[in-house]
Amino acid sequence: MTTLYYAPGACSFAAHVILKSLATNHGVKAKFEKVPLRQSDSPIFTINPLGKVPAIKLDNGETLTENGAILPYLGDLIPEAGLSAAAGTVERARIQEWIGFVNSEIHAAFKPINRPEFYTEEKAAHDNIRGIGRENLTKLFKHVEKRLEGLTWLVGNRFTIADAYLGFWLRALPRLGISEDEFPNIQSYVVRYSTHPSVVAATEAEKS
Ligand SMILES: N[C@@H](CCC(=O)N[C@@H](CS)C(=O)NCC(=O)O)C(=O)O
Repeated sequence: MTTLYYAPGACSFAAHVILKSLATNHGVKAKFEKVPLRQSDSPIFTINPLGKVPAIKLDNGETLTENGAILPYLGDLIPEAGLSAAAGTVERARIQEWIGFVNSEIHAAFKPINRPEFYTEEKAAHDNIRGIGRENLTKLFKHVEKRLEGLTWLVGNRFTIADAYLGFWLRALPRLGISEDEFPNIQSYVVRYSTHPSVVAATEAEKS
C-alpha cells in the first residue's frame, strides 16, 4: 500500500493524479490522506519534518518527499502504464528535464506571487514583489508556449508524470493576472489536461 499525503489545491496534485491513475487502471493499492498545511499540529509533520506535501509512505514504512523523487518513483511502479519511460532513454531524460524545470523554475516563480511575505514583511512592498513574480513567470510561460508547439503531451505523445506536474501549474494561468491571449498552446494544453480522466478524478477527490 502506498499512502499519499496531499493538500487540496497544492502541488501534491500531480502525485494525486498519478497514484489515482495507477490505483484505478492498474490495481495499485493506494491510500490518500488529506492533511492541512501551515498548522503546527498537522499530521504532515510526523511524515515530513518540513510540513510540506507531497509525501508518500511506502509498504516498508519508509517515507519519500519531494516531487522530483515521488513522481519518478510512482511513474516506475507499473512501467507498462507508460507514465514514465525506461531508464537510460532520451525520453526518460526528457521527462526528468521537465520535472526539474517545473520544480526549480515554475514552482519557484510562483513563490513571490503567492507568498510575498517570504521576501519582506513590509506589506506595502508585496504588490511590487507580486508584479516582479508575474514578469518572471510570464518569461517562463513564453518558453513553455514555444515548447508546446505541435505537441499533444510533453513527451512521447502520451500523458506522463511530466504532464501531471506541469499541467497543475499551467492551470493557474487565468487567476494570475497575466494576459492569456499570448498563450494559445498553453490554453489548449490546459483544456486537454483538465479533461484527462485521471486529472478529473483527482480534481473531484480533492473537492471532498
Ligand atoms: N520542494 C518541494 C516543495 C513542496 C511544497 O512547497 N509544497 C507546498 C504546497 S505546493 C507545501 O506543502 N507548503 C506548506 C508550507 O510551506 O508550509 C517539492 O517539490 O515537493
